[in-house]
Amino acid sequence: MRTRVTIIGAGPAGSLLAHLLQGAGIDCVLLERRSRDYVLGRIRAGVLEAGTVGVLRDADLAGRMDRPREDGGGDPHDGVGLALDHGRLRIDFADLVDRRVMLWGQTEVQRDLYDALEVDGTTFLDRVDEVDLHDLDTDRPRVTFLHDGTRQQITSDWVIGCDGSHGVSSGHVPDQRVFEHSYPFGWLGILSETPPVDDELVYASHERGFALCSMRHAMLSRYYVQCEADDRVDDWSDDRFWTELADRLPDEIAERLVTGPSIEKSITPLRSFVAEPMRHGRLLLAGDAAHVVPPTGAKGLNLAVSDVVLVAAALRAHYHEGDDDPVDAYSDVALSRVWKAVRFSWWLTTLTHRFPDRSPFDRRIQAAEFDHLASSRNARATFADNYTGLPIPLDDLHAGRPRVAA
Ligand code: RFL
Ligand code: PHB
Repeated sequence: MRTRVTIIGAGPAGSLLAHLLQGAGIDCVLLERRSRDYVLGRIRAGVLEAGTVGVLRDADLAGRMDRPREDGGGDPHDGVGLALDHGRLRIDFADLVDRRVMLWGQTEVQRDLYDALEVDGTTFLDRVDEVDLHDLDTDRPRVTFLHDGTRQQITSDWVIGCDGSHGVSSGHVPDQRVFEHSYPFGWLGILSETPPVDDELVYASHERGFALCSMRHAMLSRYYVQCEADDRVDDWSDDRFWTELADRLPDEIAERLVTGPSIEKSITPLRSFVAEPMRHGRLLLAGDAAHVVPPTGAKGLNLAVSDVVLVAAALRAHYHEGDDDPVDAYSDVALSRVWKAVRFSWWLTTLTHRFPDRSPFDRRIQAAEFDHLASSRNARATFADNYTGLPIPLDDLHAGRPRVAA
């Protein structure tokens, strides 16, 4: 097979990139290890930044999301709540930065993307195995893989590694520098067909640990509690989960909690990870293949989107204008945005979680941060600026460099 761009991994990063490239008249082939149904069944992120919403609209992917909420559409949120023990505050995004976020699950984004790929007529091979990358230092890189029991090869101009944190692409960047930070806890998440406890998300920091109230729609709630890093799902009965959640929420919220059977329950370890650079020769990395953040800032999916918007713009410049400066700038420009999301996710995790080796000093620092947010409009505006999403630095890409050297 021969194409211009081979994309490895058809999660949100890979499938959005394929759609953007097809829209720009750049042929690509998409390879995915899992089955389509498996990818569509994964329950993951729920919050879309303002910029991500704009990208989906511009790419004609927002039809279902923009339906009224009562008809199953996304739910625009003007703010979020924070709680520390029994104190509460609200960050009013609309007032502070005139932006909002959209509650629209990654599962829905993925479904719209797979439908669009079908309409685009993209060559999309799922259930591929033994994917390997070759000749990345040349301008004819190759990807080999097994599909339906047959060994195949694609030659292309570019290979884009969108294969997530357990993929193979990242390992093909020699002299890679890895920056890693792990947290001594995980998140236990459940989905339940119950009305959400509040109209907005609530991030709660409590002596017993962190809790988050989120939602998908009027009769589908998503809740998380901080758990031990080595806990197993079987350790957590539904009863234990609801009791723990209620204990960590301010009383006036806990009183409104409607409980019910969980329809999904999973544990996610928390870590921060960045692999630099995001390019080697004709290989570019995007999304979780290059960086992972703890879910606290709701940034993982949004970073995948901003990376591939940059990749698509760089490849458009390469093919349509014969300009390679944007491709050369890609890694530094993408990393300049990635690190700000890594910082915000780390900061919000540190502010809201219970650390096992935490001293009374650390708890006072958390209280002081919280108090600063409660009393300073500037502090809340900084929160809102980061949470609703920093701009996607397309201008920097075209200028050929990040605003601040990475
Ligand atoms: P993905 O979604 O992991 O997609 C990568 C795809 O590549 C495939 N793949 C391969 N394909 C071919 N050959 C190989 N050798 C391959 N190896 C892997 C995989 O099957 C997969 O389909 O990465 P992408 O596209 O970069 O998108 C990133 C987002 O999915 C991710 O950042 C977020 O979902 C992170 N995340 C969350 N983010 C949030 O903002 N809020 C959340 O609540 C939240 N919860 C989560 C999460 C990630 C989780 N993971 C990765 C286990 C919960 C979980 C459980
Ligand atoms: C979710 O709804 O799954 C969700 C929301 C906000 C987060 C993480 C996950 O920070």
